[in-house]
Amino acid sequence: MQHRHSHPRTTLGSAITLLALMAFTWSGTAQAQTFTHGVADGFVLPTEPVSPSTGMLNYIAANYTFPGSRAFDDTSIDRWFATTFTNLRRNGPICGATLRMSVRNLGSNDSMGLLFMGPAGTQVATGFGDSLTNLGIAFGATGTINLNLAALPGAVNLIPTLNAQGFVDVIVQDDSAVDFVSLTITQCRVDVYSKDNGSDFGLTPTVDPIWISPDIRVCQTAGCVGHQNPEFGQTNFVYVTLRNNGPLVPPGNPASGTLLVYYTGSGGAAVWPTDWAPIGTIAVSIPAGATQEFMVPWTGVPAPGHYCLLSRWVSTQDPMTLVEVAGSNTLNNTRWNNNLAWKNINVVNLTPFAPASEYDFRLRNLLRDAHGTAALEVRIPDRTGGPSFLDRGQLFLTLPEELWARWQHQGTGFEVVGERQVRIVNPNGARLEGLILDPNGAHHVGVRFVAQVTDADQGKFAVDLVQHSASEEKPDKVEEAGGVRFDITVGPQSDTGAGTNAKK
Ligand SMILES: [Ca+2]
Ligand SMILES: [Ca+2]
Ligand SMILES: [Ca+2]
Repeated sequence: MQHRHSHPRTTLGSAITLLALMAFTWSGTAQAQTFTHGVADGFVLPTEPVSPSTGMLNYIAANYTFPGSRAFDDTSIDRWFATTFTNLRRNGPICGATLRMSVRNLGSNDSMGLLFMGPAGTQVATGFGDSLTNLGIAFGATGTINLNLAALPGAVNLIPTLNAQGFVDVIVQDDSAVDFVSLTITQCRVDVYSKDNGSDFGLTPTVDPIWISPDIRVCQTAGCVGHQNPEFGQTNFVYVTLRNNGPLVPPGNPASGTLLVYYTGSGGAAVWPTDWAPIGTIAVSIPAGATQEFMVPWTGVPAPGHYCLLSRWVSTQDPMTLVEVAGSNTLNNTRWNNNLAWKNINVVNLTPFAPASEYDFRLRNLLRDAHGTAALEVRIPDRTGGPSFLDRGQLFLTLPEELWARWQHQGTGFEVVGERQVRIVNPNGARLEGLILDPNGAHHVGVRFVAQVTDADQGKFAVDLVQHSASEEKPDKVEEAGGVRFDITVGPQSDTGAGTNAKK
């Protein structure tokens, strides 16, 4: 049996070559690293060993008559072949991958697959499979299959899954022989990100809260300072900051891609892509290392009201590191992708002429087929000893009929003041527990801020409303699922800067 790295000088030589390659490629040319299992020797014996994962061995044992994998160059019948390429993200995110495999097709119905097998022998993500014949190797023939994992037959792109999983299994069934398999991984050349919150510098997962991105803001007039509520009946302007200096790739290359911006109703959790409506899309180029703000006009604010915004940077140079599957939880996607940012901030101005302001908060069940139990939290963020808004004014929450009828008034920090209505009484926050959400349901809670305002009495406050509930990703765990920050100014008139008129 032959081992590629049996000789110390060979190993050292490979390491030096690799270092030279890395140093060269970060300067801007395409970089790639090739991993080869088996030896390209035209099926010459002795055989070479395969490296199947425990998961692949468990999978074969559970699904085929004969457990284990054949070795490279083994031309006997009735054995599956499996080998696993691991630790593929060792040099950072993956932007390209190609596979070369030399096979001898010795079974009329034989096929190959690229799988993502968990340790127990069940698939953790969708892979790819096709017959050897379809891939150009006729029954009885020997040949080399070349596959681009970004553009497999059937328009399958496995690059996001490679990034998410960091490994791939190669399988061939069940009478065919394999000479060698080579996997060439091309690293990404740029990492662009937007901040989820002030402590986000591009690494994932980011910490709560995820939904107050400082890198998204809205202007009613182009070029405004700060963040304003969108105004119905006119064009608004969404500004998104993209940072071409993320931590996944050494900065040094210009980036190009697409910036996409979406809105949904004001509230807590949101389901991708169902809840999100497009605002606009622009093509973007960002110089190496640059941080730049880009503007997307919002021409169709659908109705007066308040909205949450989502920005997505989409680029083949810098793919998503978590696949955004249909029905997934926006908070989870945003936490694990530095290409995504989420902004739920409402500006509230309470004045002598408008001492009350009302909002809608959507409690969204992230479970498609089951009731969910949610908590609605009133949180006082960033409090450094100053008064809470709840020392200064009042906050009322009004539940919709269907939630009120099923609610047992569990929780802390509130009192029931009327049919379907509670008032928050604890200045440090409150929590309504045991809210039963319909399967796939969206329930609209009324939010009302009230303050007595005199000319002499001004102040700035923040109040967060946060939904806690289970998700399809974690159906047995109640955790933060989304929220809205209310930036409240109590004063005789609209504040300058981030302020906007309280027209509600
Ligand atoms: Ca071989
Ligand atoms: Ca990125
Ligand atoms: Ca993010």
